[in-house]
Amino acid sequence: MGWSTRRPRSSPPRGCPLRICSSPWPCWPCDRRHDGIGFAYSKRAGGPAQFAHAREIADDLIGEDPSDIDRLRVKLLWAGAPVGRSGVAVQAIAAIDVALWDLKSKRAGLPLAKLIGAHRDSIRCYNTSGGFLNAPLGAVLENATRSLETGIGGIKIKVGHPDPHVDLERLTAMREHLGDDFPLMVDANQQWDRPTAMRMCRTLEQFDLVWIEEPLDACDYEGHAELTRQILTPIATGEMLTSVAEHIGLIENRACDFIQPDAPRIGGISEFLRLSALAYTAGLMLAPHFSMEIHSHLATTYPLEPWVEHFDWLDPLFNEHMEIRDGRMIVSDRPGLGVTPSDQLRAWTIDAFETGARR
Ligand code: SMN
Ligand code: MG
Repeated sequence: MGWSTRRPRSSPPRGCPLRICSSPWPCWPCDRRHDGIGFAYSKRAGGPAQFAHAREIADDLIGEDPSDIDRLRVKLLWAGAPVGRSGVAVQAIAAIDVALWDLKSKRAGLPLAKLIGAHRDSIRCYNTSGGFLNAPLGAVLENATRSLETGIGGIKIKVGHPDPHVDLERLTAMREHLGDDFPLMVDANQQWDRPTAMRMCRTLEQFDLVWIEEPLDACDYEGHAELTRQILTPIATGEMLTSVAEHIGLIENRACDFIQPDAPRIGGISEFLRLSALAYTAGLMLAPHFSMEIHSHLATTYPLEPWVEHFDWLDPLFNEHMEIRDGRMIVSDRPGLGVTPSDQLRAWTIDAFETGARR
């Protein structure tokens, strides 16, 4: 989703983001053009629905001041009110919300992290993309070695195999491969029922894991809360939730130690920041899911040392790539998110629309 601003020449100058005068908009003498880039995604069905909804509501942005991000988010929410305040309805808005934050940062000449206010300029990062259950153990160990060579700070592998002995065999091999002290996480992706989850989480205590992710159904707040109370290993969950309201259920039930929101999934950066404040107030640790191009910025704004997930699936879409050093992901110091669309993104584009008149 791209958004550009160019004030019509007929408008009287109201100042300039370069602080030459007081306007919040680039005035006609500057005639500076800024483009904001944003995105939402679905790893399964849902992408075309997000696109269709965004196309349907985008005209509500025409003539608006792009600085008023949360007012515009609410306006777009009302435009689609009958289809709800979660899932596709908010994910379509997320792409626009992210683009508006990218734009605002660029107009201020700041990286997004700095526009919001950062506690750090790098974040602990771990890799997920090499540890899938459908990959043979040898390949998973090789992937981990390659991640270590990039300077990654943690490794996450999938568990939840139908045969729990397979999980234990793979985890034992990975813990041996990494050594006792290297950060290791596991992700069950909601595969266990409550008795299995309790038994497996107790068995996994021996591996000194950073967290056990999604041991239960994403919406089983009570089950996650019981594990959080009973198990020493921190419990992490949240990626599958599609609104701030659903995450509040996690927080109110004290259903995790690490909360894992996904900005494109819950409605964008505005919603993520709202949730982040609630999570911090509740004393939770933060480990945002996926979308490292956005979450590398947002994680820097969290007061408690967070984790960010290195997942290279979106890498081909952008000309810039995340820098990892000494176990940490370096936050881009380029204005905005710090990414530009690649030729590959354009080649993979299957539909597009423009709204409003480009001036
Ligand atoms: C995950 C889920 C689906 C595809 C890729 C990765 C995983 C994660 O839950 O934590 O990233
Ligand atoms: Mg996960």
